[in-house]
Amino acid sequence: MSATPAPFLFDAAARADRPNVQTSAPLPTTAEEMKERGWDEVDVVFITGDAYVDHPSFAAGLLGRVIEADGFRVAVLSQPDWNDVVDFRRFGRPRVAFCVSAGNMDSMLNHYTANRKIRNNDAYTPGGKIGKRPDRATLAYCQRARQAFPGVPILTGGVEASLRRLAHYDYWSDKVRHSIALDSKCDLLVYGMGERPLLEVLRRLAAGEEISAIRDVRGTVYRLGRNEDLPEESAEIAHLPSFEEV
Ligand code: B12
Repeated sequence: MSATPAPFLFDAAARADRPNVQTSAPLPTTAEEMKERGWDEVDVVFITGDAYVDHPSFAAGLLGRVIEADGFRVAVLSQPDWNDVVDFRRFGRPRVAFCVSAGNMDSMLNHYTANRKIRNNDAYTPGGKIGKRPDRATLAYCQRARQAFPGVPILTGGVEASLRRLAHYDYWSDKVRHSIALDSKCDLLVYGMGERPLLEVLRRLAAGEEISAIRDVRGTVYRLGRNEDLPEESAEIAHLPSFEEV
């Protein structure tokens, strides 16, 4: 009889040195709530442009719970004030990473109609209030997170990052823009569904791997380092047109 492969999610062996911290309480959103759990620090701060709703329609709720079930201590920083670093330091220096999402929608689409008029409501903010996240939220959040704690790996994901991962036409500025991985200076961008790649990256970081060495996770995008070459084209690797060509 062949052995059953260990399930990828909720794999106790993969988190041998991380006790399970899962509870039914919402993930902490303030330093007080973090302390109530008896934590002095967290492993992951999940930053989102949406309200924190502990429901699978929201990435912070969904991915936060997946990460939590794997033994990571995770806090949610929902709709922080991006004009300052104060909110980004709320939980102290995260031990493993910052995870950044603009929210369920591209922040420009969230703010403006196709006629470039400011929308009068935001379906992902309490009371439908508009203006609780910046334009191009992924860029603003990454910049502040970096400023708050230089050296902490920053992972991005969600619709805004996923759809802007390559050089692309930007309707709002009527220009071709660089990949958001370049403009945000994030360490790794995860596109599409995040559960598997995110967990793999976090586990490897927690095991001591450098973020700059994590180059082989499917569904991720990174900037080439100064001394890195473009991988050779192969059956699995295709070279896309450069920014200049786009
Ligand atoms: C439900 C829904 C609504 C509901 C929201 C109600 C609610 N409270 O949930 C309602 C009907 C209100 C709505 C409204 C609108 N919506 Co809507 N909506 C959706 C829908 C169908 C599901 C959203 C959802 O539940 N997603 C689940 C979450 C978990 O998915 P996710 O954020 O993508 O997260 C995954 C990955 O992206 C990734 N990930 C996410 N964050 C991160 C972070 C990190 C670090 C990592 C590693 C990974 C990661 O992992 C997650 C899990 O796999 C989506 C389509 C879709 N399938 O996503 C459209 C969608 C978000 N809506 C869209 C649009 C355009 C709108 C409207 C503007 C429509 C309109 N013209 O009015 C309005 C918004 C108006 C406003 N003022 O805000 C677009 C946005 C397009 C874009 N480029 O941003 C989408 C994508 C549909 C589409 N394909 O066009 N919507």
